[in-house]
Amino acid sequence: MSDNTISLSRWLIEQERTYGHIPGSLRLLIEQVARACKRISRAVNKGASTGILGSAGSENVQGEVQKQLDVIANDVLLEANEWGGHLAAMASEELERIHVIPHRYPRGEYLLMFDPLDGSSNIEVNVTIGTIFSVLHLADGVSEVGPEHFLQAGRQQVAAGYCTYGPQTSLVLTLGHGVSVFTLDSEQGSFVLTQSSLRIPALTQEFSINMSNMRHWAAPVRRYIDECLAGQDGPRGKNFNMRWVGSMVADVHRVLQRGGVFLYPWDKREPERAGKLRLLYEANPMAFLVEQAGGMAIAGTERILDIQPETLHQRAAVILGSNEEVALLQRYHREAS
Ligand code: P6P
Repeated sequence: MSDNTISLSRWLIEQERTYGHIPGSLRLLIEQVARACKRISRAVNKGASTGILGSAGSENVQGEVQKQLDVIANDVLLEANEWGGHLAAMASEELERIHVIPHRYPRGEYLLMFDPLDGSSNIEVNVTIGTIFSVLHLADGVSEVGPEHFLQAGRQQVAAGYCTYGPQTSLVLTLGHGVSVFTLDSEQGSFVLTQSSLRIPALTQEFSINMSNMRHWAAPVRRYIDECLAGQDGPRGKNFNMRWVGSMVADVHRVLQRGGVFLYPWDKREPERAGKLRLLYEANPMAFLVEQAGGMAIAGTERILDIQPETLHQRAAVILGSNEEVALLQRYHREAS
């Protein structure tokens, strides 16, 4: 590491000491999550060479087949975060119930939620996957933590981020004061600051959606995508490109880096379900990051971060990215309703 690089640890200490942006316990939390992500990255990178690809032979609470790496990533995050004294409890996509910090460890003031390995259906084909996490403050005076304490609107988050396991292992983080990107220097084994104050371009010509679901979409989404497909001869007067990795971390990272609009909207395949993605540990952390980078994140007519959660694993429609595009989609949804 050259002497002009700033490690994650040094950056966090500066956020605590210089700017007062975070207390020491939150700094410790972020450091522990980052340490866990480094371990997950090593496991993912080894992949088939250690025989840990493929199914774990079990299903998660979502009814999805668990990959061995899903289970490994989940265990790594639980173990890394339960002894530090910064957390009261954790919630994971891979666990039906919350994981309360055992009485043998001190309990802290934060709640941590995570999707330990998002996009894991892409593991066998070597496509970028990642860990998504969100941090809430436990309400004062709570002695027995329950799932109800996690049911806070996304605007209450104190920190959020994700780690990509792809060509680079990058940690993208917000503490509520902008978005910073740290890249793993694998020789040093440290995350180093590579981008500060990330901003999403307000304008874009790139949309990201699973087109195979087109016949199931609601009218506002169909209208927006049809106009993008009409190109420069259509109402938008410009041509659009389409990208869909099928791994939320990869698609959202691209949107954060070069603009675009990512959509996983409600569709009529399961009309009683708000969307495919989970509110607490996918939609909310990504919405927090996108807003902190100057973008927008909606479920249709409403802001994702204003949604009041009712259950731990509830789902949400997700439309996020460059302001001009998301604002247009919100207008189409409001006109339709
Ligand atoms: P589809 C991965 O399984 C995931 O939860 C997100 O990472 C991704 O954006 C989405 O599902 C992909 O869903 O229906 O296109 O396979």
